[in-house]
Amino acid sequence: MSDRITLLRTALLKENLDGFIVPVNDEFMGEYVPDSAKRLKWLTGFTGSAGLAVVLKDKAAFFTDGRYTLQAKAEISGFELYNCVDMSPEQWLAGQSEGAVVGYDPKLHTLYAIKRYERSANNIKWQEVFSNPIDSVWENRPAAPASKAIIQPIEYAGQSSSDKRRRIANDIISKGGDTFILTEPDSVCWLLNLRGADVPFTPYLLCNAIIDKSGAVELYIDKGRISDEVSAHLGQDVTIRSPENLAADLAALKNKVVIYDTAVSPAWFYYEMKDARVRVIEGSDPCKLPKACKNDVELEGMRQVHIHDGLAVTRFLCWLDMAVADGERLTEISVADKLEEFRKVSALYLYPSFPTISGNGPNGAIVHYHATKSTNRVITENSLLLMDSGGQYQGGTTDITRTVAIGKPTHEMKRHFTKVLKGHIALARAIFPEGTSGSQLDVLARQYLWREGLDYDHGTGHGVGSYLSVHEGPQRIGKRGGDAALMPGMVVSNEPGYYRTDEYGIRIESLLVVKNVPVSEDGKRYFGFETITLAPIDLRLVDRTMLTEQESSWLQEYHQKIAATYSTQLNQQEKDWINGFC
Ligand SMILES: [Mn+2]
Repeated sequence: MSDRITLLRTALLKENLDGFIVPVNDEFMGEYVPDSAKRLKWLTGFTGSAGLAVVLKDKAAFFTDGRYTLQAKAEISGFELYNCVDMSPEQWLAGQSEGAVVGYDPKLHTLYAIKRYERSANNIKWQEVFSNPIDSVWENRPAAPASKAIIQPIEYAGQSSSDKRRRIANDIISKGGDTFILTEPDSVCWLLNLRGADVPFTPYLLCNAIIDKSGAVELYIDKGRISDEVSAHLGQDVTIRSPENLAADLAALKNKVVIYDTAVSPAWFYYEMKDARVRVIEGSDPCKLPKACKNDVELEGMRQVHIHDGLAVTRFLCWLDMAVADGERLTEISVADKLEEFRKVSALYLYPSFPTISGNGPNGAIVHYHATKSTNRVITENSLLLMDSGGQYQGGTTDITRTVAIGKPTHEMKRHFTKVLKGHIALARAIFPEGTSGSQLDVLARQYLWREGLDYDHGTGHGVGSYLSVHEGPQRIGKRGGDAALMPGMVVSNEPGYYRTDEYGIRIESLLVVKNVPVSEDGKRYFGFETITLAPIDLRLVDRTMLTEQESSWLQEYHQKIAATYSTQLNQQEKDWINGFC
């Protein structure tokens, strides 16, 4: 890759830049980046999902987090490598030559991030660069994705786009604005009841939109991607504009008050508006909350796809037990493929909602493990297998983790699993007043582990989209970042875990729907959860003596519900197997 660093340096020289920063994300800031925008991979060869490179005249550095430091070492040469916890890019830059001019592409960084760079490395002269120098030297760059827009019909969306637009328009007015700039593709797709296939795993279109307080929308996408049918669906209040018009259209907002989200939107939008003297006020994306609070139709869709998805996982788990008993040779990849085979039996299943995590033994302890040909383990006796997977269905999105004993579990494995399970049940059974946030409930899932001086280094729950991104906000259950109040209709995961480095990993994940519960004596509204994921929890890993009566009956009722739901769909062997859980 060193010739590519040289190519970039030559391009920087022409722009009078001493350096340039290259983040992993594209201008849509989503979880998955299309090949056409994998600039960091082009420059460094790094294939992970978190990283940032800084190229200066005489040196170059690469920053990632603990998940990827080993991978970065294996994939990258010619860069100093850092774990960003020990050394952030801005800290590193602050130690470089005084007054160096370092460029950045404002489409790839939020205004919030730029301000942080400027504060932390104030000896650097930060320079926005409107045409990315990598693009000018990237030969054989793949074409940008251009999937056709697909309608998400009202049978699944539950609310028409025009109703959604009216609601968002009212929200803009109540915030004292005229216009909001929608920079996040899942918000645009939710608002317009559209989906697409621009990136793997998340069924959206990479596009931006501008919504006016009248409810009119300008959608920035190539016209060729919009069929006549989609055009009719969008109606006359939605105008299709070429992405090339976006800068001019932003400048044309100069008599309007524009609401803009500095924390999630690329700085580029702000700079374009600032140059044209547009009045910009700060505010968060008004689509986020209504998108998170699913309507009754979306919730029914979620329940239905979880019945399909849970059947696949249940049948897979039964198959796995039989295969292990028969002494079949299984690997992390072969069981992940088998699980997908079971999902494909459902005509409603489309594709995975994220890359399956299938981790056996010590690999299960690596939280974001992804089995490759070189790491693929043969599944061994007397170990744990952790499988985290999910599916996209037109009616909803799933995400489930089950941890299974292969052979005989140790006493320690059972003790740790039961601690995680107790936390999972405590969260699933929680009842809380209106206004309670995910961070306030997080301790419920961790309390039994904490009591033993144990913990897990990830959040307890994230929001899940309705045939959209498997990770969405604003709700979250975790020590940090879970400030949004949980509201009825929100879908959130319940996924405590425990990880013993070099030995095994445990995680139990089901999805929950926030619902009203009729317990109020004080006149306030109280909420609780409905667990919609249906797949058995491995009882061979449960130490019954550690469970209270209530926890035992929760577990029994959960398994009875699964057995009853699938009573007509399972074959006799599967039925006998699931009845063993009741
Ligand atoms: Mn999850």
